[in-house]
Amino acid sequence: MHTNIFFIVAAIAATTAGAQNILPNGSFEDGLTGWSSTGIVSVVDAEVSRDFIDPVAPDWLPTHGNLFASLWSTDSAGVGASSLDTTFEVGAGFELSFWYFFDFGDFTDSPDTVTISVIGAGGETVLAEHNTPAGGFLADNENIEWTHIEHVFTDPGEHTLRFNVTDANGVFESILGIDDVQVVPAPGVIALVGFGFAGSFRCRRA
Ligand SMILES: [Ca+2]
Ligand SMILES: [Ca+2]
Ligand SMILES: [Ca+2]
Repeated sequence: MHTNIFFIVAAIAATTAGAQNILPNGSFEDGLTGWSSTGIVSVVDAEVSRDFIDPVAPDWLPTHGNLFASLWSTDSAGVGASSLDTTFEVGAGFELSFWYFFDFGDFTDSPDTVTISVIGAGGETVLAEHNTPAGGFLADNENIEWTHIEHVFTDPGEHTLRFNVTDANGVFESILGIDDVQVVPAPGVIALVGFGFAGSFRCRRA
């Protein structure tokens, strides 16, 4: 009996964990709904790698679902930067996670730049950056493969998550890809609720 109740509680916790992302379109399966963008931002099912010298990487594909967001640093027609952001409310301990890749499509003398950050009342926290003094510089055409980023919010309240790619001189685009953006309550809180419920039930039955 106790074992059955425990599994029921575990199942409820698991169901909650699978549906708790507060961002309704973090995987970009509904296009750019819920996001604001500037520059050249689209939702795609694949991008051809920008590798002019060996090794040439295969096409970029989503990490979750069928689509991901793609930010171009330029279209070689005057646009020199693209950004994508969304704003949301978090409680203490909420966790942000996402996947990104950076396909540097230029040469070292033209370092197209990536900056990914969260901005709240307490200021800006940079989560990743490339081709900057702090983030380090890439070799000709070098790529940052799909990378998983996790961040725990320490200050509750409104935050903006911002992705930016800026071209060095307006030619030879680099691409910043993003997928599976999640903002969830801390998993430990859910686990404690589940165990607390199971424990209470056992006490009453005993
Ligand atoms: Ca997706
Ligand atoms: Ca490249
Ligand atoms: Ca460029």
